[in-house]
Amino acid sequence: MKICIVDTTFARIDMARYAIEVLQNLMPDAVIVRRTVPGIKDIPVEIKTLMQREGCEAGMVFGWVGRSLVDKISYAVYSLALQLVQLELGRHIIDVTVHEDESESEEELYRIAADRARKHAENLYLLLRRPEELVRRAGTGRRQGYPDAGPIMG
Ligand code: RDL
Ligand code: RDL
Ligand code: RDL
Repeated sequence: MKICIVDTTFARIDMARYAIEVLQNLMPDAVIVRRTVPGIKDIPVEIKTLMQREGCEAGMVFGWVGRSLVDKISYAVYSLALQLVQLELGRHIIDVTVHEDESESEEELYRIAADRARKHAENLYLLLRRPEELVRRAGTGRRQGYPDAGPIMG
C-alpha cells in the first residue's frame, strides 16, 4: 500500500516527520511518497496529481496557517479545494492543519503540531485498516493537538 504526503515550506514545524514515524510503526508494509510545496494553496493540485501518478490509497497533508485574515482566507480556499480533490479521487486525504493563533507560545505550538500530526496518522491507519475501532470511538470527543474533550453523558 502507498500513502502520499504533501507539506509546505511555509510551515514552521516539520509535522510530517511525526506522522511518518507513526505510520511506519503501525503499517510497516506501507510505502510513503512525500513532496513539499511552498504553501497551502499549492497543496491540492500536488496531492491530487501525486496520488494519481503513484496510485496512493490515501493521502495526508500538513498545513500551517498564519495569524492574519489573509491567511485564514487562504485556509478556507485550500480546505474547500482539498475536499473537492477527495471527492474527485474518492479517497481520504487527512488534513493536518495548525493555525498559528492557536497559541501565543512557540513551545505550545510545537506540542500542538506534533500531537496533532501523530494522532491524525493513527486516524489514517484506523480509517484504512481498522474502521471498526473508529466506530467503537464514536461520540467520545477525541481531539488532536489537545487533550480529548470526552463524551457528554445523557
Ligand atoms: O502559490 C504561491 C502562494 O500563493 C501559496 O504558496 C500560498 O499558499 C502562500 N500563502 C499565502 O499566500 C498566505 O497569505 C500561505 C498562507 N497565507 C498561509 O497562511 N499558509 C501557507 N501559505 O501555507
Ligand atoms: O482530516 C483530518 C481533520 O482535518 C478533520 O477530521 C477535521 O474535520 C477535524 N476538525 C477540525 O480540524 C476543526 O478545526 C473538526 C472540527 N474542527 C470540528 O469542529 N468538528 C469536527 N472536526 O468534527
Ligand atoms: O476547541 C479547541 C479546538 O478543538 C478548536 O480550536 C479546533 O478548531 C482546533 N483544531 C484546529 O484548529 C485544526 O485546524 C483542531 C484540528 N485542526 C484538528 O484536526 N483536531 C482538533 N482540533 O481536535
